[in-house]
Amino acid sequence: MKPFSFIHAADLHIGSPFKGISVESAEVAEQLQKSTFSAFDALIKACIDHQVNFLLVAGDVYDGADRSLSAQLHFRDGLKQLADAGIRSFVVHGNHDPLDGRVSTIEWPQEVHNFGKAAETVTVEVDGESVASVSGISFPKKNVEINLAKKLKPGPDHLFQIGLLHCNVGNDTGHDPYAPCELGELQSSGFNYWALGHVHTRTKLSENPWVVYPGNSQGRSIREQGARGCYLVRVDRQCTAEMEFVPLDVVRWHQTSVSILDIESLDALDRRLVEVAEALPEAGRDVVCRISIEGRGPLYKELRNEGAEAELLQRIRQNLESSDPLIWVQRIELNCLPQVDLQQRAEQGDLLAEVLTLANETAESPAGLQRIEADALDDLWKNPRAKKGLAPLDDADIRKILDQAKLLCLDLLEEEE
Ligand SMILES: [Mn+2]
Repeated sequence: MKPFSFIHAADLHIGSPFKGISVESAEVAEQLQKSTFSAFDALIKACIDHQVNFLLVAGDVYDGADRSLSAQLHFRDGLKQLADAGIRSFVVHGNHDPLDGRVSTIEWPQEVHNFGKAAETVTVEVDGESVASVSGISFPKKNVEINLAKKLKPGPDHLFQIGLLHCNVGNDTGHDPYAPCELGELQSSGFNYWALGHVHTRTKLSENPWVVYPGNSQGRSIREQGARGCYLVRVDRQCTAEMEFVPLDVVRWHQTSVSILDIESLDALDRRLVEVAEALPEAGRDVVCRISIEGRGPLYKELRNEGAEAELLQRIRQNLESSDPLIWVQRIELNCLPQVDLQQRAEQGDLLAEVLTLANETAESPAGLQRIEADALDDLWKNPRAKKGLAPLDDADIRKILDQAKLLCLDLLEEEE
């Protein structure tokens, strides 16, 4: 069999609105709104640069069922570019862009195969020789509860058999359980390569046969940090596949931290924050980040002042205003502690020590935690309006509240001395 190569991408989410960020900075909002389009352009460029034989897109091409026309045209134009370069494309749709959503009547090049709601198998040729088969099926609607993998049958044995599908493998992916299936059944189904979409973090679930999620092409929130892209797959004469990750994202999300240990002034903290942020961009990519301020140090007290967090954020945004690539600090989180060791302080035998001891005991006993939920939060739970908007608290949440209360008592009681 002739060697060949393809790129496997998924979850492009072209046209993601990035709601919530636009309020704060029009420039950042614009960068983000362009990012899913730019990442797709990078995908097309990668296909052409690596001279692959075909492209696989495993669903969630668009972000919403109401796919914007501009997103659809942009996608079509990219695939047209591939068609002009002799590269075929195979596309299935997932829960974000099911077939019953808005589908505009636009013309597709012959080299593009859009799989419908019935399973199909297409043979791929390289220089007149059949090398691979692609079997695929699209989501007819958003909430697909049935197992779509079962509907796909591999092509002829002598070809490299690919299953193209948007689905949720196993139960603990942290994603919606659409088109559920089990890893075992995919492994025993006779396919050489399952080109999957849905899970946004790239994962190779299995190697022989391959069961692969390439992840999304562009991170869209702080939950989707680090490099995002696609897999370049080269298949040799023996039908052995080799994988290479190709990053495509243009804006990268990061979570990082700064310790206040040994930082004596707010100026020095400002400088440290800028240094840390400026170290984030990788290969010229724009950055959106959150910075957590941690550790024990003399600045703790000043940082506890009301509004300190917002002021810090404002200053670092100003300091990074002209950075190129763009660095946008989305949030600063204060997780630092006072210089006093609370455990030792609880042994000093005064009122504060008593309060701290009581808080520690409460945090350690199930009955104590229940008491906080029942007594202290009772009014809140009884308020019908508040109740609607509140999620129930677990033990970790209550301990966090207790920790905050301890720090507040420390501030107030130490000051009085
Ligand atoms: Mn998705």
